[in-house]
Amino acid sequence: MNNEEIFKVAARFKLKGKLESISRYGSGHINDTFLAICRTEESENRYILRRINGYVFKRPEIVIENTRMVLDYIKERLRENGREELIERTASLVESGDGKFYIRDESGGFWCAMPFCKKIYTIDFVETEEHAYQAAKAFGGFQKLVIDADYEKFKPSIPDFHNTMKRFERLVDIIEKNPANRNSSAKKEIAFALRNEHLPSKIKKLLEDKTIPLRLTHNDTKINNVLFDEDTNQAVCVIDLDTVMSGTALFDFGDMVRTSTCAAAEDETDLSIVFMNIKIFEALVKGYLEELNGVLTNDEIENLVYGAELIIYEQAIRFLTDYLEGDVYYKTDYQEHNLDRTKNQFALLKSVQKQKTEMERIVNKISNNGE
Ligand code: GN1
Ligand code: MG
Repeated sequence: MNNEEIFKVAARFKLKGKLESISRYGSGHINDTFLAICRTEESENRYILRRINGYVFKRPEIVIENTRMVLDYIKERLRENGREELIERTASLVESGDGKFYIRDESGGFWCAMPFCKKIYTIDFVETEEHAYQAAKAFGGFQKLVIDADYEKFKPSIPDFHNTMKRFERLVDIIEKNPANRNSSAKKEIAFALRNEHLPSKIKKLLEDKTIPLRLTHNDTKINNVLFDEDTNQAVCVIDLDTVMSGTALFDFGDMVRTSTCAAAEDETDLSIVFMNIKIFEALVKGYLEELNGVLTNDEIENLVYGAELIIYEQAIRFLTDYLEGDVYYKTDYQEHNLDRTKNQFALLKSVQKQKTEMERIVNKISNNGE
């Protein structure tokens, strides 16, 4: 899609001012994101424009509806809690006319727009414990705000998104079919994935016997989904609400650990630098439990570290499945990209498994002291 066509799309939203420029933004693997800058005589107004991936989100209108519902819900709670000052910093969707918050372009592409404040930034890697603490407070704060929300009102924007057992079964099926003829280049990874079936089995059981409750959760708590304030370096809010739907606290905590505690990128091939940093982990637990101690159940807290193992494993088998299928889901830059990501995530998983006892000790200590 060329710039002129994107300009046409942007013009159909109720943006303030004259549209001056549009450029690509961010590092997501799924949707296309653009920064649009508009100007009036008094102000410059920035917006994030997103084209939602129609392969991944079969019903993109559900993404918009869920985003709208959760934002309304959050604003209502903030008002009730006397935190009006935070409302204006909470994301919102821009109208496109007819009371709608999305548009379809000429080729069927599905778009939405959100205002974007100037003085914020995102990070792809955590460098300081303070960043980790802040990010975890933001995701923990989000969870606390929606703790009583009725998750059943939210349709799944991707059915079985964190159903790790289903993802495992799908991997087994793809291995059997070998559609891209790639099994032989991923022998070790396939063997490791199959050896760890106990990870998806455990969550299946925890959910079936209701040890772990379903809640409304974010489900994509990557570190780059937190907005930080340029002046104070404090976390302002969390973004990318595409997968807000029913889930468990284990998934959200787990994905935070996956994306915050490792200083290397998801596709780093030098595996000697792919490991879980325990200091960063401790900062995450502090921030998260500062918001959620006494809110989450003991069973949830006791299983947080397992949540990290589970989500890293799940991410690895998602990459592996996509590799074996011939790269149909994630954007890739080269043929082995998804395989490299798989190796990377398995290395991270092994690092977590090695440090599990210490991680559990930290969760225990912080949840008991309420520090
Ligand atoms: C995708 O939105 P984005 O590109 O940051 C994916 C997440 C994965 C992540 C891996 C809808 O996130 O679930 O964890 O890539 N989102 C979807 O980096 O599949
Ligand atoms: Mg996303």
